[in-house]
Amino acid sequence: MEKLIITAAMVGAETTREQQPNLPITPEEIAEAAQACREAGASICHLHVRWDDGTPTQDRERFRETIEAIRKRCDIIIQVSTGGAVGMTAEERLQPVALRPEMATLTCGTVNFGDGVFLNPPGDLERFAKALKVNGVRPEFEIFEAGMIENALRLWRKGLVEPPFHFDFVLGVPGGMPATPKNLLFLSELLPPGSTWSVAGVGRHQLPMAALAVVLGGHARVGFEDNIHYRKGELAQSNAQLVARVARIARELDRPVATPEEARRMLGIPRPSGVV
Ligand code: KMH
Ligand code: ZN
Repeated sequence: MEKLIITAAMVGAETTREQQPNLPITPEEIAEAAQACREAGASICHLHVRWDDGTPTQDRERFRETIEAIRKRCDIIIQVSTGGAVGMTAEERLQPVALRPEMATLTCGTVNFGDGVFLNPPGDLERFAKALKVNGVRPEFEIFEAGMIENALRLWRKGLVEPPFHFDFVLGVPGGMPATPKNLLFLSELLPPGSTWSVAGVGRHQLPMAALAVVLGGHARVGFEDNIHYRKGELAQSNAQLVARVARIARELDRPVATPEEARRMLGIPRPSGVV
């Protein structure tokens, strides 16, 4: 088995300070959290940014400021979100891609998302894939249900994305595919050979899904974007605390944790992040 890649999804667009008082919001807070997650074993940070009042934004300059702050502190792979928040336009969501980060997400279809709809029609998928390609940004396909894998492969057939592919199964979103071991196995078996995958279990599913990924040879995403608790009834102290637990479980199971440099090699990322 390859070493374990742990992705820290530290901010998201939905979690609030009221729900999780230790949510990082400003560029400096996010950079500090990224460094702590890196030290705890994360090799990728999945990045959303906020205005100082906590409002989610895809503003390019806010991303630039945050990425520069992270870069001053550590070598973690920066994966910008192109999902943003429900209701944002494709144009808004695509802004950080022009900064030419190492990775960006590419959600592969529309899904109900709590009370809203996370809209990703076919034309937008192609537009996002082209924007990533032009800027030399490696996609991570976000998969909320099984049909989305086929949508990703359609982009491949159209020459808009190139292998090796990395998928992230986001399981347990109200409206998406439930976070069950059967679903995780089923999804992982649909991928083309040579692909890598991670899983982001939402809420109480974060820990069991991460543990399953460790034993199945997948990779794990944890953090306040998807889950604010350490255990039932107990808020997590920090994103790094959640990362550290997965790293500990992996070491106990004899699965070493990848450094960012090792993760870059595994994911076919040719160069360190360049913010232009
Ligand atoms: N905030 C969600 C609506 C991504 O980052 O690419 C979308 C999301 C996915 O978080
Ligand atoms: Zn996200």
